Amino acid sequence: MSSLPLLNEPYPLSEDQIQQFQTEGFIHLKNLFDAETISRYRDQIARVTYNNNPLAGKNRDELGTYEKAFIQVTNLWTKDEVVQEFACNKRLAKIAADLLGTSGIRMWHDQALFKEPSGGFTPWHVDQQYWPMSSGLSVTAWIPLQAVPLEMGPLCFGRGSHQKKIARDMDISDESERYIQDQVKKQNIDEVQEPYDLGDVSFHYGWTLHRAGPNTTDQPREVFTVIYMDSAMKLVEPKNSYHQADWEAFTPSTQIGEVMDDPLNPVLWP
Ligand SMILES: O=C(O)CCC(=O)C(=O)O
Repeated sequence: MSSLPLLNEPYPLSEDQIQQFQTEGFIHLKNLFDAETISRYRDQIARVTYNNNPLAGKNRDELGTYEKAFIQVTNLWTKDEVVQEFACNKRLAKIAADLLGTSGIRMWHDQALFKEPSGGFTPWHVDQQYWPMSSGLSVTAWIPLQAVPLEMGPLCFGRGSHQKKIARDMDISDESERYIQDQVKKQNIDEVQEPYDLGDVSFHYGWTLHRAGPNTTDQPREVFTVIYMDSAMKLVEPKNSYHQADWEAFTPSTQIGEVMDDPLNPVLWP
């Protein structure tokens, strides 16, 4: 199957949009992919996700808040060539470079986040506390594989929260939900939650506070994400067990102090 041209064509960003992302910590871009492109990859992403579902066979009632939030499968791009074509596309990687203001972009990892019908909320958290990175130049592209109305649990961002240093050592949990929600109110941080049309994609920094509501519909909320980092990102000494685990999982051959140039971290742009 040959890839669709749109996947690798640039999506021009204005200076205002780049400024907005850097000030607010996230941006929601419209019409980034057309329906044909999404439908071409959606079934394959779903197949790989369900085939690798870590929750298969588990009793939902025994799951914690985080596990109830979604089925999570990482590095699908290493498991399937068709998914790899989508995950490594140049359109998204160039946007990541433009938003971060870097000359090059690498893969950190991808993941599927499927919130099943009646799947629970995703607690407030920041992503980068899990990653042993030398700078804040990381960004996640959140790519819904269908429209996400409010009742399906779209992402909600804390505007400007990447600059506030809130809960940077707090696991995603009921406690992070309570603590961050309280800080969001006390510090007058705007909560921005919008529905996504098919083809919309949002980007958020690794240090931006975000959460998602529950999926109260009878359809799964199927989302694919790609997490990018500056191509010059170095591995720092692990500060917690998550850093150690992510070092082993996502950049195993890199030594502390080196640029993360493992085969799992290909340069995707330029
Ligand atoms: O999809 C969700 O509910 C949460 C996603 C998320 O936390 C992320 O992509 O960083």
